Amino acid sequence: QQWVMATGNPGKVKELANMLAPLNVDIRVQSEFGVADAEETGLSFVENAILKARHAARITGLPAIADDSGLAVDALDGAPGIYSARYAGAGANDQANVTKLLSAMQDVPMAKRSARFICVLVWLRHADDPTPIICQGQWHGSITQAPVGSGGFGYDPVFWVPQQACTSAELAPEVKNQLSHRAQALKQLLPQLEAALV
Ligand code: ITT
Repeated sequence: QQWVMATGNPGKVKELANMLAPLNVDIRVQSEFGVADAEETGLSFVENAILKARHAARITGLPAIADDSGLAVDALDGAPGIYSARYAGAGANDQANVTKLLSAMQDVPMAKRSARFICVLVWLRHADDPTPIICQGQWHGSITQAPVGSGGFGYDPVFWVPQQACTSAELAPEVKNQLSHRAQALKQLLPQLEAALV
């Protein structure tokens, strides 16, 4: 069995590869097949995850798994949301996005800085699969005043995890992979993938 992982984000590749290892499937990243990033024209995490999985499945002919995720900040009415990767503009890097977020939150007091990470995972058997498997996970926390920690990726240095009293960039990878929005989605997805494999 070979599957394609429909992402161009190395942070996701690392976390997903770790979490999918128990399946014993040969999961290859889309770049190995020369698949470029799909255009994310959807209006929801679900639509964008399907677009990405379908694009990679179409080109490779393999079952595909995709992750569409982002950060929803209550004080910003859910922004950056599905636009998290492009918050500071098309092709923006993690640091630019974090800087923009902190400046948008400059005047927001501690008590009003709640936020959540959202992750939608989609698996489809082939590009025209009419019954893709779709799972969603959320992770509640809040936005710090400044970046702390060097682990993870993206918005991790500014995402405060109350149960652990640190940012998600300070968590050991195996702890983040137990708690995160991606982990929550994956916990639902894994048994369904196991069933799809037989
Ligand atoms: P692909 O579409 O190629 O998978 P992407 O980075 O463009 O990669 P998204 O469109 O799903 O992915 O955007 C996700 C955004 O949310 C991006 O800015 C990430 O840095 C951020 N993000 C998602 N999961 C995260 C996590 O676990 N920790 C920190 N930031 C995360």
